[in-house]
This record gives sequence, structure tokens and C-alpha cells, in this order.
Amino acid sequence: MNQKDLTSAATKAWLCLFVVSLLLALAACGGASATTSAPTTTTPTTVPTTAPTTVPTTAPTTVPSSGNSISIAQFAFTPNNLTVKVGTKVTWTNNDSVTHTVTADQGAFNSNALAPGNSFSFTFSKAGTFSYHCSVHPSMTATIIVQ
Ligand SMILES: [Cu+2]
Repeated sequence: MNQKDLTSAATKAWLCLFVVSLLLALAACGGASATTSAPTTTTPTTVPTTAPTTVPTTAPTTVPSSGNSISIAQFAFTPNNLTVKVGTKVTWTNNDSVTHTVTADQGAFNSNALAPGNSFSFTFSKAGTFSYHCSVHPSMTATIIVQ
């Protein structure tokens, strides 16, 4: 065994010790790192869905298309043209939110001021065409045909 071999053996010994110590250090480090920095899973907060508000369906306003009743609503007489027989009593009802009148153009009948919710009736004893209007709102016109 010469000087060179001894140096080599010493280097190998130190190298081996270094590797062992390095492995121990890694093992210790690895064990430590496993316990730390655990990702915290944030549970998503469930947003409560607002229940859809049920919109109440507005009851359809029944407008008599025939008969002897006339509805006054939304600044109009409905039906706008009504044909009745002689002797028929026609009734107008103010279903609007403002006062109207049922005034015959030729003066056969006149309800005067008809407040909301009030009614006016007139019996047609003669045949003919009776156009009428609202004296408050001249654009409101309608016709009664008596046969
Ligand atoms: Cu009117």
C-alpha cells in the first residue's frame, strides 16, 4: 500500500460519510416538509338561488261583446258599436278611473257626470241609430243601433 492508495481510501471514506449525512439530511428535510404547507381546500360557498317570484296573472277583464251592457274603460266605450232591439235597456258602467259621461249626440239621453264605478241606464223605445260621446272627452264616441 503506497501513499496514493491511502489518499484514495481516505477520500472514499469521506465521500461515503458525506453521502450518508446528505441522505439523512434529505430524509429529515423531507419528513419536515410533508407536515407543512398542506393546501387548505376552500369549500365553495353555495349561493342560494332566489326562488322566482310568481307573478300573479291578471284576470282578463271580461268585456261583454253582446247583450245590453257597455263598459267604459281606458277612455273608450266597449263594445263601441252595439245593436239592440227596440225596448232594450242598455246599461253603461264606468270602469275607468276618471269621470265620464254617456251623452247622445242628438240629446236622446245623457248620463251627466258618471263617476268611476257608477252606472247609467237608458231604455231605447224607438228604432234608429244613436251615436253618443263623452262630454268630458270628445274623442270618446260610440254608437247604439236600435232595430
Ligand atoms: Cu270621458
